[in-house]
Amino acid sequence: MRTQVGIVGAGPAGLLLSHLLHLRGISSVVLEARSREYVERRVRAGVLEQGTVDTLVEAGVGERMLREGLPHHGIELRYGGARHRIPFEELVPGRAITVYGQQEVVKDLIAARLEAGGDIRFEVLDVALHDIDTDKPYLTFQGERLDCDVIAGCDGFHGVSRPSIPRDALTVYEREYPFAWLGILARVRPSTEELIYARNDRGFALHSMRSPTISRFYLQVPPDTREEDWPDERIWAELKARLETVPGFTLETGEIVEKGVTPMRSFVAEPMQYGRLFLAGDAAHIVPPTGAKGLNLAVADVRVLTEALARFFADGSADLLDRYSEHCLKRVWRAQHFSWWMTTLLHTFDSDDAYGRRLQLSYLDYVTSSKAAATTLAENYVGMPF
Ligand code: RFL
Ligand code: PHB
Repeated sequence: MRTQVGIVGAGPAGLLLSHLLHLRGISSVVLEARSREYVERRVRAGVLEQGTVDTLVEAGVGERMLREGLPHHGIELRYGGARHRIPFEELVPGRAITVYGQQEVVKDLIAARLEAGGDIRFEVLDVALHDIDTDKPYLTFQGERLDCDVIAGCDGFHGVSRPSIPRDALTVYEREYPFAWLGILARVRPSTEELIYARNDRGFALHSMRSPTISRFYLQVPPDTREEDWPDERIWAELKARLETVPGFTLETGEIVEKGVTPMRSFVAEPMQYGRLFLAGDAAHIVPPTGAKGLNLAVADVRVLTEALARFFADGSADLLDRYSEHCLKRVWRAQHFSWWMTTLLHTFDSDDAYGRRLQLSYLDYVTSSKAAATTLAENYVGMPF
């Protein structure tokens, strides 16, 4: 078998890359370890930046998102017994976010690829990369061989692509946090119109949503937390304790349909290229979800990679490919800082650290009272222009 671009991983990065390449007349094959049902059900991100929305619409896969997604023009920061709105329409006119589940994006992309005759292989468990430092790289899986011009490693943080690069060819930058997030999906009308990021001495809480009837929540929890430690009653009691802190706000409760614990990590591997292997999305970098940047960064990488590959296949020129990593890393590091900053601002760290707590509250007061500081948050949150 032969294709121009062999893509490992059918997450948002791999699927969008395959679709964008198809629109440029470039062939690809996507190899995915999990089943189609599994990747379409995996509940993860929910916030799409303006540029992500624009990218999906321009690529012709935004129809359902425009119909069912929820445009938001602000977020709320809740702390110290008060609510504070960050108004995007005033601070970053014309830019907003759209709340639309990552698995919906994945479903839309899979449908578009299959409709166009695209080749996605699911449940391929033994993908291996070969000769990536030559101009004839290839992939093997289940006794088959796929020859390619280029390989795109879109297989997430735990994939095989990044470990295929010799250790001494990568520099890794990393930070771990002393907590995790417990994510909850519940069949209940959201108790808020906009997302609420709540700082509380009991720990951070986030109230998000998926639709007018489905709410999404996150609770800061210790890193070793097991889902069994959190029966539904405990979850609702804790969400109430952390969110019902302002006058007139009551949290509606309902059936919990999903829970999961997510570790919090910041991670960047540089460069995002080795020979003919290009890493995109979580395969190259991870952010803590507080800034809602992971999926959006994956989309940004893939946009850059598509342009570079289109040039390469048009006239053999590798100049854009050679600059791919440098180009992406500028945005990656901005998002790294923003995600670390939002995380540091809103989570409870060492309860003995009274000084650190006062610093957090001081910065929150600054962000919610100074237009300059609020604009910094808003422009990063809705996403810097491409
Ligand atoms: P993915 O989505 O992890 O997809 C990688 C795919 O590769 C497959 N794979 C393999 N396939 C073949 N062979 C192998 N050896 C393979 N190993 C792995 C996997 O099965 C998978 O299908 O990476 P991608 O495409 O780079 O996309 C990245 C995003 O998924 C991720 O950044 C976001 O979900 C992060 N994230 C958020 N991002 C946002 O922009 N906004 C948010 O609001 C947001 N919230 C979140 C999040 C991530 C979360 N979790 C669970 C990590 C909230 C949470 C709770
Ligand atoms: C989500 O809705 O899943 C979500 C929203 C905002 C975040 C992270 C996750 O910062």
